Amino acid sequence: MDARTIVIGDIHGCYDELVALLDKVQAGASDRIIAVGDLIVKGERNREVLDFFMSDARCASVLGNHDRAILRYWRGKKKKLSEQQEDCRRELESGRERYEAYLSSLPLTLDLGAHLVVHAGVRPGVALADQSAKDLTELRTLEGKRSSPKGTPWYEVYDGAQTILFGHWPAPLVRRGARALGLDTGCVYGYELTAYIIETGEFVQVKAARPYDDPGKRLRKAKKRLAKEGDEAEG
Ligand SMILES: [Mn+2]
Repeated sequence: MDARTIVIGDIHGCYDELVALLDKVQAGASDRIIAVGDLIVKGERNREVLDFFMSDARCASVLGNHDRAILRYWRGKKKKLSEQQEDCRRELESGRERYEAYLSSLPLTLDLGAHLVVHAGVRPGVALADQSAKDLTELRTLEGKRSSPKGTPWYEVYDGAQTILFGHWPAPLVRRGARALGLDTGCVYGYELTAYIIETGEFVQVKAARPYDDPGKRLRKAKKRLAKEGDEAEG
């Protein structure tokens, strides 16, 4: 079999599903295994995912917003982690030195020629060299707050020369733009882990063993907190 480039959506510590997916695509010795970032946080086997990516020469990844948060915390550049990031940091703490070195080594973009891998997105009309780390790791929509799901998705506007392979914005189906494919199909929320094979254009998916996180619960919690803050501000 010819060497393939297997690009995988957000793994978020879902090591069992990663192993099942690589088994399903029959990843061989000459294949490349490339992740769109957010290797860790929210799932349960963050160490195993990092250990695999660190030890297997076929693997590469870009930096995701959660990977970046933990890295910045370790470097003293971020004061507070989310509850889930803090759980993950604790899981990684005994191997911090090697995990920090690995996360430090991850680029924000990976140039595959006709394709470009980034975690979240690129701002249309801005040269790649001028894209901010925050856009590359957090961008969803073009109006207002970059991480907001409300507004025009960046990939509906982007029409650059390279096809962007990204994650970050989970959806039940692969997100598609004219020049972009969003591969985060919400494995950690109980949906699928998706691989896209560049050379053949195939999508291969495995179903999550179970949901490891509930986005609804977090949303409800955040709304409650905002409502409370609003009350306090008014009162
Ligand atoms: Mn993300």
